Amino acid sequence: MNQIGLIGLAVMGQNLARNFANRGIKTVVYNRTTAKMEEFIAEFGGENLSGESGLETFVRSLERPRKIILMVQAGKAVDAVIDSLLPHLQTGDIIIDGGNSHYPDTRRRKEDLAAREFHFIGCGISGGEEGALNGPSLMPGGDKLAVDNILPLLQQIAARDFNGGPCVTNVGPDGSGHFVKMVHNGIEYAVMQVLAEAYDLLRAQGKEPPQIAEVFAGWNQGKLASFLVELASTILRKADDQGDGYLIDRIVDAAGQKGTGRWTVVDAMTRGVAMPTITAAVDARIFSAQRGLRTELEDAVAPAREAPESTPEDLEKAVYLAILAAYSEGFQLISTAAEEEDWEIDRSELARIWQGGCIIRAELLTFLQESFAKNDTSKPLIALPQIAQQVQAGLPHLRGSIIDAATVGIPVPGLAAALMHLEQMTRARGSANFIQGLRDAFGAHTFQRLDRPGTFHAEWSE
Ligand code: NBP
Repeated sequence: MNQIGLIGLAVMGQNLARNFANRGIKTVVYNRTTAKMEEFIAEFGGENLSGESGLETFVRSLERPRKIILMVQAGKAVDAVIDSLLPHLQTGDIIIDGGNSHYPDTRRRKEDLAAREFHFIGCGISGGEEGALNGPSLMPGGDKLAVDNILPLLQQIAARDFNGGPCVTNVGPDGSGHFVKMVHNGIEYAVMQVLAEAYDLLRAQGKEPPQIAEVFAGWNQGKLASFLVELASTILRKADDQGDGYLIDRIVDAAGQKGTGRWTVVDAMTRGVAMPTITAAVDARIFSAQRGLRTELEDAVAPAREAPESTPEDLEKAVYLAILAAYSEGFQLISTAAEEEDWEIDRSELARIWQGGCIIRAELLTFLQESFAKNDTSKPLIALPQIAQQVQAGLPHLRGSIIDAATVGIPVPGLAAALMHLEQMTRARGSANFIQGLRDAFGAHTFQRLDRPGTFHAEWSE
C-alpha cells in the first residue's frame, strides 16, 4: 500500500513527489491530464513512486487513514479536486492542501470536510521547486490529531534548521498554516524590496553588477547572511547570453505578484496591524508594473537625479534594520491573528522552521528564535530588549541612507517605510494630539488630557 498520495503534477507537485519517494516513502501520484502523469512516471517512477490514471484506483492504493496532498493551482482547482475525491474517501481520511491557498478558503474547506468526518490540513510550503525536491519549509495547520498523524512523513522530507532539526512544526489549528505562509511571503516581498533598493543605489553610483555582487557577497558573511543575499550575488554576476554585458541590465523593471503579499497587507489592515515596510514593498510592485506611465512622467517632470554617496557599509546596516522592521511587522500580524483566532502560534518555532528550505531563510532567524523563546510576550519584535539595542545602533545608518537617496532623487520606499515605522514607534510623544484637536473641533469627537483623567470636549472657537 502507498503511504501518501499526491495530486497535481506541475513543477511543485513533481518535485515534492520525488522528495517523498527519495526518502523511501511509498508515493502514488495522480494528475487531471493523464499524459503528464505518464511522462512523469516514465522518467521518475520506481519502487516508491507510481502513478494512477483514475481517482478511484488512486485512493484505493493508499493505506488508511489516507493521506492525500494536493499540489494544484490555488483557488477553484482545489475545490474541484476535493469534490472529485469525496465519493472515494472514508471516515478519518486526511486531505492536505500544499498550495498557496488563502487561509479563509482553508478554513471553509476544513469546516465542510469536518462535517463529513474527513480531516483537512492547510500546509504552507516554501522553497520553490528546489526546496520541494530537496527539503522545503513546511507549515501545516489543522486538527491536532490529523497534523500529528502526517508530521512523521513531513519531518522526513523537510529541510533542516541550523541545529539539524526538521523545518516543520504543527503551526496550529484551522487556517493557521496557510496564514503564516501568507505572512512569510509578505516578509519575503519586503526583504526583496530593500535589497533591490540597495542594488539601485549602488548601481546609480556607477558600480557594475559584478562589483555589486561582491558587496552582497560581503554582506552574506555578516548579519545579513541569507539565501536571498546569496542569490543576489548570483543574479548580478550572470552575463547576458543574448548580447554584451549583464543579464540584470536587460530585465524589464516590472515585478509580478501572485497575491500573497497583497493578502498580507489587506489582512493586517483589517486587524489594525501597521506594516509600512511590507505595504511599501507591495506598493512598489504595483508602481513597477506601471512602466509606460512611469516613462511618460519622467519625460514630463524631468526630475534632476545625481549619484548617491551611501557606502556599502552604511547600506548594509540600513538594509539589516529595514529587514528587522519587516520581520517585526510580520510577526506582529501573526501574534495579533493568533490572539484573535485563538491559535496559540509559537513564534520561536516559526523562526526555527524558516531557517531551512524557505526563501527567507537567514542567519537572523537564529537570533529571532532565541529572542522569542526568552520573551514569551505578544509585544512586537522591536520591543524586545536584544532588538532595541540593534535599532539604536542601526538608526543613524538607515537615516543617512535615506537622506542620501532623497537628496539625489532615488526612490527607496522600503527603507523609508521601515525608518518611519521605527521613528514612530520609538517616539513617546507624537503628533496625534493635533489630529484629536481637529477631530474635536469639527466633529466633537472628544479627547483625553495628559494632566487629568476623563474625556473632554472644547468650544474651540471661543
Ligand atoms: P500550478 O499552480 O501551476 O497548478 C498546476 C496544477 O494544477 C496542474 O497539475 C494542473 O493539472 C492542476 N489543475 C488545475 Br490548474 N486546475 C485543475 C482542476 N480544475 N482540477 C484538477 N487539477 C487542476 O502548479 P505549481 O506551480 O506546481 O504550484 C502548485 C501550488 O503550489 C500552487 O498553489 C502554488 O501557488 C504553490 N506554490 C508554488 C511555488 C512555486 O515556486 N511554483 C512555491 C510555493 C508554493 P493539469 O496538468 O491537468 O492542468
